[in-house]
Formats: sequence, C-alpha cells, structure tokens
Amino acid sequence: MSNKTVWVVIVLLVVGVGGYFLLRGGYQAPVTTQPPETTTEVAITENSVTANDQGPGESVTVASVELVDSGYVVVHEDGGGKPGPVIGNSELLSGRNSDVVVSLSRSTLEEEVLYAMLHSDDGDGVYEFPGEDAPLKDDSGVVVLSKFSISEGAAEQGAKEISMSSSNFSFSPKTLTLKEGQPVKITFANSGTHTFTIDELGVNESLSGGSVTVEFTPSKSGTFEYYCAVPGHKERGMIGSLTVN
Ligand SMILES: [Cu+2]
Repeated sequence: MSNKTVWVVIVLLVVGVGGYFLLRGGYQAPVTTQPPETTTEVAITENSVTANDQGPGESVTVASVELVDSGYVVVHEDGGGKPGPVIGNSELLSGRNSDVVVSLSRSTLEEEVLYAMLHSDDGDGVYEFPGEDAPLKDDSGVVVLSKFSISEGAAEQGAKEISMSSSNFSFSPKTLTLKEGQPVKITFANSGTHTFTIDELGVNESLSGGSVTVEFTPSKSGTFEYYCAVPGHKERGMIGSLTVN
C-alpha cells in the first residue's frame, strides 16, 4: 500500500465513524439551557370585581378586581336599586388587583348600598364618564359590577349577597373572592341542570330551575375550585376559582 492509499483509508474511516456517531446521536451539540420561568402571572381572560360588605369610612376597599386591560374600578352610590352617581374611582392596571382602596368624594353611610363597577379606559388615563370610559360588560352583555353595603361589623354579621349565572357550560363570574367566616348567599340565574360544588368547603348544591339560592360560610382560607359536578360539564367549562381571605 502506498502512503497515498493509507491516507485515503484513514480519511474514509474518520468520516465513516464520525458519520455513524452523528446518525446514532452519539454526538450532541451543546444545549443552551433557558432560564426557568420565574413568573407566576396568570393570564386574565375575563373582567371581574368583588367587593365585600364593610364598615363606614371615607374610602371603600374592593376585595378583588381582575382586568383584561387597564381600566377603572368606579364606586357608584345607589340610585333607586341600581347604580346611581359616581362617588369615587381608582385607576388600575390589567391583571389581578387585591384590596383596592378607592377614595370617595364623601363618607359612606351606615346601611347604604354601593356598587363597584368596572369601566374601560380610552387610553388617556383620566376617568371620563359619560364619555369614552364606558362600563365593561361580560360575554352576555351584563355590566361587570359587585353590589355591597356599608355596616358596622359587616364581617361578623350579615351574609354577603352575590349574583351569579350558571348555564351550559359556564359560571359567571369565573372568579369569586370571599372572607373566611362571613356567610355568603349566592343567587344563581340558572338555565339547565347543574351543581355548584366546592369540594374543600363541603358545598354541593344542585342548580335547577331559573333562580336558585345557595348559602354557605367559607370555613377556611385558600384558593378553591368551584365547578359543576354533572358529568362532562366541568370539562366543558363549568369551572371557576374561589379565593377565601
Ligand atoms: Cu352543569
């Protein structure tokens, strides 16, 4: 064998063996590792607001606001059983906002009813209504609001009253915030046959007929799932998240 032939054989061997390992995956390109995701932000897909009954003062605290886009939580006084004049507002960023303090143009009065309503922002960061900053509505065209009342010792006494809807196949709102130990009375506008079930709190009420009232007292704090236990309904979207503080 000439020198030239030896070199040709060596080159063929190197290329052949190298190719074999490449095909077998025996050689792996260096992997650049991505830093782990550190954010726990949950994407907000639906606007919601929850205000609990509270004592009188010069501001109110809105327990929970979830906004898809930045906007306002606006406090209306009662105007004959529905939201009347505005007595305060607070600008909020998109996402989950807890215990939002809204300063008011007057002190709240014992036993009065107030409404915390979500409004959009037209982009100028100034609350204008009537104007561009209209109330936000849910998928069914209902204004997103939470009715609450002012009373001394609200947390110890009266049940928190909430309106919800249940239908094929969703609950509205999809998030609730309640206080541990404060009784709650939920009136469902219902269509179809469903249940309102919270395993951790021992709640399992059937919902049938047009209007159903469910009463319970959250016995512990935490974040719990509420869902419809009719087979297949939860999977199709009858599920929500309850936070008990
Ligand atoms: Cu159902």
